[in-house]
Amino acid sequence: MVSAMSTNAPAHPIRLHRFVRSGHSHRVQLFLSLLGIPVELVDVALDRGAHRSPGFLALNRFGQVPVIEDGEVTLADSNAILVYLAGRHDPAGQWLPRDPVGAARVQVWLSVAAGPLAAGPAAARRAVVFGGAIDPRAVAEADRLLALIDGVLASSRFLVGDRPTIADLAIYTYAAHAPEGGVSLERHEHVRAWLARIEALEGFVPMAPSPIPRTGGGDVSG
Ligand SMILES: N[C@@H](CCC(=O)N[C@@H](CS)C(=O)NCC(=O)O)C(=O)O
Repeated sequence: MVSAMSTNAPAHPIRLHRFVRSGHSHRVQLFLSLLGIPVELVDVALDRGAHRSPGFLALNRFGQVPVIEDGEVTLADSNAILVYLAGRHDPAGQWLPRDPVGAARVQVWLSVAAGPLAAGPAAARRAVVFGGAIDPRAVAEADRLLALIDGVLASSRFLVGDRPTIADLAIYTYAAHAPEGGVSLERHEHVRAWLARIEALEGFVPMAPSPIPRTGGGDVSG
């Protein structure tokens, strides 16, 4: 097991507004757990429109989870939150390298998470879990992206080098749960080995699985 702890955790818990089946929320919950930071989970009922209430919009005008409250700091957007937590609570700089090249290499994957990961595996899962039907276009996009990631991981233990960074956390959840959208991981052996490496990190917490549709799919990790 790789040790992930090298943190100056705050004395108070960080409040995380999340939806239990949101991969974007899980990405933040996972990092808080790996950093050993106490967390107070606040469930936002997206299915009942709670994210459009005035109270929630005061926290995030985009009306989306996740949002964190860390003392005086209120912050939305999962990738922005990962960057903040790494800068604030990981003094060793393991999770987000301080050198310009390392930081830029991590940023590439945050962009992938907000772009092709959202349009591929995340969209494919959303179509099934929240819409009840497979979206063949999102599945095809997911297949392409996972094949690319598999190629990267053929020669690297993590997405940026030999140590886990927030690049891995930004990609992990929707890759692990891609089968829930009808996207098979079977062809992507390096992706599956990488998922297992992340799941072996001290402090790892999974997102609750959703059922895997009958066509496509495969094993879900986490
Ligand atoms: N860019 C945002 C996207 C977050 C996002 O898409 N959240 C979804 C749940 S996974 C949400 O709150 N959806 C409600 C909506 O957009 O109305 C992030 O990275 O945090």
